[in-house]
Amino acid sequence: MQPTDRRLANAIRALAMDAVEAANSGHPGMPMGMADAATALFTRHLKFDAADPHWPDRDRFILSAGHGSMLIYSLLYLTGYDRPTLDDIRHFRQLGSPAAGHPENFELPGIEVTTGPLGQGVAMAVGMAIAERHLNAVYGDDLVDHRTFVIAGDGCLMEGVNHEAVGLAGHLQLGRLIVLWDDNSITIDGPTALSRNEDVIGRFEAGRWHTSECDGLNADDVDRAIKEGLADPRPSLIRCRTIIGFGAPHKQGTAATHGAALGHDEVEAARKELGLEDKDFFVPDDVLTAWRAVGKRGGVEHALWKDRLEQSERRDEFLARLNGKVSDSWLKPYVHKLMLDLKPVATRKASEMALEAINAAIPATIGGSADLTGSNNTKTKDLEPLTPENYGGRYIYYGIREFGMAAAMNGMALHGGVIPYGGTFLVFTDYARPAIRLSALQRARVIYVMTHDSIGLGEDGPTHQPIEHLQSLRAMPQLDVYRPADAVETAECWALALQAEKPSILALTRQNLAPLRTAEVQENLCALGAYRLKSSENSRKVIILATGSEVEIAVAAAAQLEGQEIGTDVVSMPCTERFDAQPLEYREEILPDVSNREILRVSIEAGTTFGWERYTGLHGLRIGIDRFGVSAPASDAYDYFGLTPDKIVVRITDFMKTRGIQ
Ligand SMILES: Cc1ncc(C[n+]2csc(CCOP(=O)(O)OP(=O)(O)O)c2C)c(N)n1
Ligand SMILES: [Mg+2]
Repeated sequence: MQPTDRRLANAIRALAMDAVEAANSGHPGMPMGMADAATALFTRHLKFDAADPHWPDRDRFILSAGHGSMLIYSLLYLTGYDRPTLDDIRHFRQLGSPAAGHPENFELPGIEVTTGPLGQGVAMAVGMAIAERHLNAVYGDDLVDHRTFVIAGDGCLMEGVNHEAVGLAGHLQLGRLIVLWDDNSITIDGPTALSRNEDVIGRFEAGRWHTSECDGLNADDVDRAIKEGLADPRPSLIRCRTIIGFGAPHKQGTAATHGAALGHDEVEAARKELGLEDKDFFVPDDVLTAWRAVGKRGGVEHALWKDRLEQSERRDEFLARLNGKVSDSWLKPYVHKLMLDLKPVATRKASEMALEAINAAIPATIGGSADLTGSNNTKTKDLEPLTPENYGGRYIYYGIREFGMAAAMNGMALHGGVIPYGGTFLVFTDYARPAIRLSALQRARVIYVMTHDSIGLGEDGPTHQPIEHLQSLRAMPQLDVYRPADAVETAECWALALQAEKPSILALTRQNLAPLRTAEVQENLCALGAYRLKSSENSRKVIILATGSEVEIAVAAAAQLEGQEIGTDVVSMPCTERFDAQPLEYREEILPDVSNREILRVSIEAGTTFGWERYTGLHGLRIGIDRFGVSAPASDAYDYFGLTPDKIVVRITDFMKTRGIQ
C-alpha cells in the first residue's frame, strides 16, 4: 500500500528534527511546517530525475528560506540523490559535511543556488525563470520547457529585494515561476504582527501576479493551488497557511521552533504526536521506497527528452551552449581593427565597442542595465529587448533595481546556457552588493559593467563618486575587479571576464582616456593582472603603479620625471586579484623586493589609498583620495585632489627628498 502523503512528509520532519538535535544547531521549524507542501510539490509536480541532477530541462527548485536547509537535504536524500547520504545528514552543519548550515550550490548537485540571505532566493529564481523563457525561445519546447518553484518564508517576503524581484517577474510575465509562501506568521522575534501588517497578497497582485491560498498542511490542497498557479499565465504566489514546527506538541506555532534544537523530550513527544518510531534518523522501508520512486518518476520524461535531443539538428550547439565555454577568438581581430584608428575614448564606450564584437560572436550573452543604458553603454545595436512578446531578445531593461538585477543575473548564470552582464554606476555596487557577494560565493559567471568609476564622473558630485568601492570590492574573495586603462585593456578584460568561472566587475570611466596600448601583442597582458607599460629610461628610481584613468596620468608624470633624470617604470594594474595569482618571480620582476628602499613605489588611483601599501610597501607613496569627492567638472576635480602629472611629480620628488632617495 502506498504510504499517505502525511507519512511521506513526516519522514522530512523526522530527519529535520534529528539532524538539528544532533548538531544542536539549525532550524527545525520551517521544514516541519512546510513538509506537506514540499511533499505535494516533489511527488506531484517537480520535474526532476535524482539520477541526473544536471539534466538541463529539469524544473528548478529554490529554497529561498535557506535556514530551512534540512527540508532540501531530506528531500535530496529521500528521493535518492547520491548525496547527501544519511551519514552526511547525521553530520549536518559539521566540518566536511555537504549538508552545510545553509544550502550551498557548490556542495551538492540538486542545490540550484545558495540561499540563506533572505529574499535573494526569490530574486535568483526570477533570473532562472528568465533564462528558461529565453532558451525556450531560442531552442523550442522540445529542448527547453521547465518551471521554477520557490519556497519563501515571511522573511523573504519582507526583504526589499523581493519587491524588485516581484516587479521584474510581473513585468516580464514569468508565468512559469511559482512561489510557495510559508505563511506561518512567525519569525525569529515572534509573531509577524510585531513587524508587519501589510497585505502581502495585495502587493503581489499589484505587481501583476496571480495569487492563491491553500492549507499548507494538506498536500491535496497544496496540489490544487499549484495546479491553479501553473494554469495561470502570470507568475504565481501561493500562500500556504502553515504552523511552524508542526508536530512538536508543546512548541509548534512558536518562534521557539525557528532556530534551535527542540530538545530530547520534545522530539520524543513529537514522534508520538506524528506516529513516528522512537528512533533517530529512522525512515520506514515503505516510506523510503515510495520516496525513491518519486526520485525516479522523472526518468521517463528525461529519457524522452534525451531522444529529442539526439534527434535535434541543434544537439551539439545546445550542449556547447549549456557547457558554457566561450572562445576569445573575437579579441585579436577586434584589437587589430582598434589599432588602425586609435583615438581617445571613455572605457565605458570602449566596452560598448568590444561588446559589439562579443555579442556578435557569443550568442549566450544577455545584456542589461538598471536604467542607465545610455550611460553604461551596455546595449549594442543588434540586441533586441527581452520582453514577454519576445523572450528571445538579449537585452533586459531591469529598471531601477540594482539588487534585483544582480540577483536575477546570478539566477541566470546558475541556470546555465546564458552569460548575463548588467550595468549601473560603480557607486551603486553598494545597492547590489549582497548579490555580488552571492555571485562570488557561488562562482556565478556574472559580469558587472560598472561605469562612472571615480571623481572623473564630475558634476554629479560626492553621492555618485566612488571612493572606497574599488578597494572594498577587491577585498571580496572569488571576485575579479578590472579597471582597464584604455580601449585595448578594456577588450582584454572583457575576454577574461567572459572566460572566468566566477564573477567580474569592470570599472569603467565616463571620461575619455588616451590610447596607451598602441602596439599589437600576442598575449592578453591584462591576464597578468599588472604589467610594465613603460620601462625606465634613466636608472630606475621610481615605479608608479596605476589603474584605469590614472595610468595616463602616471605615464605623463613619468615622462616629466625622466626629464629630471629620475628613471621611472609605469605599471598598469588592471586586476590586482590576477596579479596576486602570478608566480613570485613575475611579481618580483614587476615589483622588485619591497625592502629595496632605493626604488620608490608609488600608487595612483582616484579612490581610497587604503590597502595600496600592499604594493607600495609601508615606505612607499600612495596617491589617492581619502575623503568624499566634490561636485565639479572632472578636470577641476582631478586638479583639486592633486591628480595631475605636475602635482604628482612634485609630490614624488618631495617625497624622494624627505626619504633621502637620490
Ligand atoms: C538578509 C537576512 N537577514 C537576516 C537573516 C537572519 N534570519 C534567518 S531566518 C530569519 C527569520 C525569518 O523568518 P521566516 O522567513 O518567517 O522564517 P521562519 O521563522 O518562519 O522559519 C532571520 C531574521 C538572514 N538569514 N538573512
Ligand atoms: Mg515565518
